[in-house]
Amino acid sequence: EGVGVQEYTALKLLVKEWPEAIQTKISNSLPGDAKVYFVPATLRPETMYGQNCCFVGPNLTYGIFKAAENEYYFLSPRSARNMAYQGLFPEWGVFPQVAELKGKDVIGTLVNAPLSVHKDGVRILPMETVKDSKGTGVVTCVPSDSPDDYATIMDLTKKADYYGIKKEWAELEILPLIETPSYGNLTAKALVEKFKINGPKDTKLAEAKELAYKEGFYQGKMIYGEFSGRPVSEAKNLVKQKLIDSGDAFNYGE
Ligand code: A2H
Repeated sequence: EGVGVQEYTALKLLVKEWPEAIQTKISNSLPGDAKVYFVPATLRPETMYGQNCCFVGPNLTYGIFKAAENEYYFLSPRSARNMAYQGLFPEWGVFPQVAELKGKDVIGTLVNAPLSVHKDGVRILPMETVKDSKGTGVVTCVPSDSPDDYATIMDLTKKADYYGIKKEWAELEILPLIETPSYGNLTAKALVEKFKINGPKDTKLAEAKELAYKEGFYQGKMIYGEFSGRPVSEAKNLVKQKLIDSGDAFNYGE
């Protein structure tokens, strides 16, 4: 990693329903009316309209941390610690943990994803390539514009039984939201197909990711949402500010 600071947008995805198997553990650890949020870190806030699920690493360890009166965050302990030194918890350097869970425990949780077209909510799904050492260990899925996300969604759909998920959780519509001159309106799909990427661990994903990011940011134009028609390079900060103003996101750096 370089010396620069990575500026993430941390998004708040409110839990609507926990999986049956952990409901007792949750109600024993948290007040009945507690609001719990999954907190993915993203570099592409302008794509949040297209969220169709949210990923955790099935084998990673997560915590639920108390961030405010009645407000709790589901994220990696490492990121909770960082946040505590960025003034994101009430007391400097303190990140009170109320529960510990594995990613696999929360698969199937239904959450509300701010700005997403999928208004009934999206599911928490497994992504084996999520790194513990970056962001919050939670990754919101935008398969139209992230090759990693697209490759993972395709794999989950093909092997739903193997992953222990319902196929329909991975099959929500992929919304076209950015148009690029080279790859049309589903940049990630176009690149995954062009490079014949055959799964989420394919090494060609690195190059596809690089191209998707450059093309999207420098040549992309929004074709969905209130900033439709604007270049992505302008929309990025506008959408980010909108999410922060509505209380649905905050800045997180590392
Ligand atoms: B991005 P950087 Cl549409 N493990 O958000 C693996 N990937 C992670 C992660 C982790 N612990 N934490 C964050 N990420 C992903 C949207 C997106 C992203 C789009 C297109 C490209 C893209 C929707 N997913 O990232 O290594 C998150 O996915 C391309 C790099 O810190 C986050 O932004 O530069 C990005 O990687 C952060 O990667």
